[in-house]
Amino acid sequence: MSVKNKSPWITINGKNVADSQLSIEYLKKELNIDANSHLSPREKGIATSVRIMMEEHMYFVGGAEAYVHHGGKHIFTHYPPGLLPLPKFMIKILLATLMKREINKMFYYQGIGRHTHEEQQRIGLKELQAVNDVLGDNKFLMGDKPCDEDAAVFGLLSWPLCCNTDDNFYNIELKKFPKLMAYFERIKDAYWKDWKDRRYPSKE
Ligand SMILES: N[C@@H](CCC(=O)N[C@@H](CS)C(=O)NCC(=O)O)C(=O)O
Repeated sequence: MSVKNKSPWITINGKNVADSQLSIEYLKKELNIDANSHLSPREKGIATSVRIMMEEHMYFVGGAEAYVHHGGKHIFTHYPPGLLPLPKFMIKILLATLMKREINKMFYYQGIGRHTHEEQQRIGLKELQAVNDVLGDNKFLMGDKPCDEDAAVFGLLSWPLCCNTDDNFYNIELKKFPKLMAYFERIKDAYWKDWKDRRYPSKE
């Protein structure tokens, strides 16, 4: 875990940078690259808004679905054994007791936990619809060329699609958005050549 007790982080030339967005910004500055230089201020604003909706809202809606409504069962099917430094039976006990209490508390204070399950799903679906509509017929979020925010949106789509069980609401619903699915596959094929080797469980 990073110094912020979160994942991900990067270590570059001995320096640790926590948080995906702060890492991107650090790399851009250090390497003097800008994948967003082709965007207008308005496009940058839209891309940032979509990213923050996904990172700071969809993240919690999806998290509530997986951890509250599915009891965190994806941990046992989609996380490599050994990722969590405890035996399976202990994780199961924790998920049903201490962790459950902490998880519920987190969602309650964040706000999403105060809605009914049906309301949460309605909110989540609207967010997927919004990304889908911003994408439209574009290859990438803001047009033919990828921008920073495509990396974040890809990450946030990969979680329900590849790290959750097949009966997860967002895993099922995302597959009803053909443009979003094609976008996900496009980024995967272009930037994650070793996807199959790195994925757990290893499948397409
Ligand atoms: N917006 C942050 C999100 C980081 C985040 O929430 N990571 C999760 C894993 S996906 C985590 O480390 N959770 C552990 C915790 O909250 O204690 C980023 O993109 O870096």
